[in-house]
Amino acid sequence: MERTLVILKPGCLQRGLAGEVISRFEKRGLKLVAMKMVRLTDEVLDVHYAHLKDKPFFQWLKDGMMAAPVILCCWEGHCAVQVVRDMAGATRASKAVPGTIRGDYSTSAQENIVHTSDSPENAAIELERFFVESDYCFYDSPLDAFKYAPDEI
Ligand code: IDP
Ligand code: MG
Repeated sequence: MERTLVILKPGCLQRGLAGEVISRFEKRGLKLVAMKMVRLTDEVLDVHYAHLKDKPFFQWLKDGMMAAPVILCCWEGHCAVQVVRDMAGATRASKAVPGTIRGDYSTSAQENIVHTSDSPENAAIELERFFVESDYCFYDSPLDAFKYAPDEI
């Protein structure tokens, strides 16, 4: 099954929204297989947001991501990357549809609550960036048969 990275950004933690956001992924049927709270560094953010390094907001973005701890989560499930991405909503939260995480909790382009991987390929790269093998917990999900068709497990 597919795995994806979610980062609950500093604003999510500071505003007391972490439980709410985690709960949404749980209720959708995604399985939490790794989780840790860390402070991100300038070095790792240079790599994580390398595609934005020439943007005028790059330093603000990095400062925002270092302003408080973040919670790193790995969620597993059928089509997890796209499902989680769609649940997050548009990057520019003022344009995000109500019902999405960003559309419900933010109007900011920068302080938009969550990071989500944008493709299975990038999910694999990003998970390797933040987690080591021993961070993962493997456990049975007895409800899988009630959540998925046989070819989706
Ligand atoms: P994504 O988080 O939806 O994948 P990206 O384009 O990868 O969007 O941008 C990464 C992060 O950079 C965004 O989540 C947001 O925090 C920030 N960002 C993107 N575009 C802007 C902008 O125009 N102004 C301010 N911050 C931005
Ligand atoms: Mg992105």
